[in-house]
Amino acid sequence: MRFLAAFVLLGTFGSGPAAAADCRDPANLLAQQNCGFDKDAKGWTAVPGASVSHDVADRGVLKAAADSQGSLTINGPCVAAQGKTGYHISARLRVAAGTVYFCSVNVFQYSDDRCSQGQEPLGSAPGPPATAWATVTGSATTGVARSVQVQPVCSGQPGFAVQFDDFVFGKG
Ligand SMILES: [Ca+2]
Repeated sequence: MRFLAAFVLLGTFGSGPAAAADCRDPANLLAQQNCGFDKDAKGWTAVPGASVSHDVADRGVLKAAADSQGSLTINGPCVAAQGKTGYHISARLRVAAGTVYFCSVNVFQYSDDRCSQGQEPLGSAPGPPATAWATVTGSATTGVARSVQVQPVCSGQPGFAVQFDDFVFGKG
């Protein structure tokens, strides 16, 4: 275990300052799209019934509350993407309140450049969230895509809330 811990630390510092908890790498297509929620929740909205807000916890996170059915869907920013290209997706999340069964950071691809036409699922970073921060990851290769939208979703018992931070979507 000691070896493993050292390896994880090396990986963290080898990728730049605070890389494991910092989404500002220019290779992250969400780096300029409020990926880290430093000041507000701008660019990230909840579907009707659910809600999102800025939470000053941990130097800024996105807090999201479920609708009355125990569902949560968040629409993230639309960013340009290339067709037939491999991408990775990751985010950190934790349970802030209540019982959450499952979360998934889904990504949809679109045939136009405004995330409005030809929607198709691209990939997801799924995981059952816990009260401690954990990172979910996933990867996918685009088809005929010119733009993508990140759409985090969760399900659980009505009244739950989750926190998200450090969304990453980039090539490779
Ligand atoms: Ca943050």
